[in-house]
Amino acid sequence: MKTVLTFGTFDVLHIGHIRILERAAACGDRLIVGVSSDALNFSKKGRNPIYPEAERMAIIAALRCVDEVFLEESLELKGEYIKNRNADILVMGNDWEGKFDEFNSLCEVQYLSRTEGISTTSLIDTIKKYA
Ligand code: C2G
Repeated sequence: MKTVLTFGTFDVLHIGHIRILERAAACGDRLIVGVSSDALNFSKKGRNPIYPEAERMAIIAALRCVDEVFLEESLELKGEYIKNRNADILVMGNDWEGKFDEFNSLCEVQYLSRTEGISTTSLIDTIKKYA
């Protein structure tokens, strides 16, 4: 039984999110997703996500390829999350390439390519134009 762990904000869910979650799930038998908290996003980006954390967690938990979700409260806790969840593989998008290699001592670390041409930021810009 191989457990895969991945992280993300997953705000305004789009096809890039679905593709990486499906590919992450295909790396093992069970997919656990750490959904970044609103506070963590605020500290990184200076704004809250469009969808609050409880809704982002509920949306990700409802996906067929996802087995479990939890709230990622700090970027510094990745090692703890990997150990607590007994993860065999950490999967991240290649926008994080190389950034999590230190966890190679705890589990396998894989970076998967992002989907080109779509992002939450560009979707928000498009929606604003229609508003
Ligand atoms: N993603 C993708 N293609 C896109 C957009 C996003 O494959 N066009 C992937 C990202 O690479 C990431 C996941 O979808 O693996 C979630 O993306 P974000 O919500 O932008 O997550 P982020 O804010 O980068 O995560 O510990 C990391 C934090 O949780 C932050």
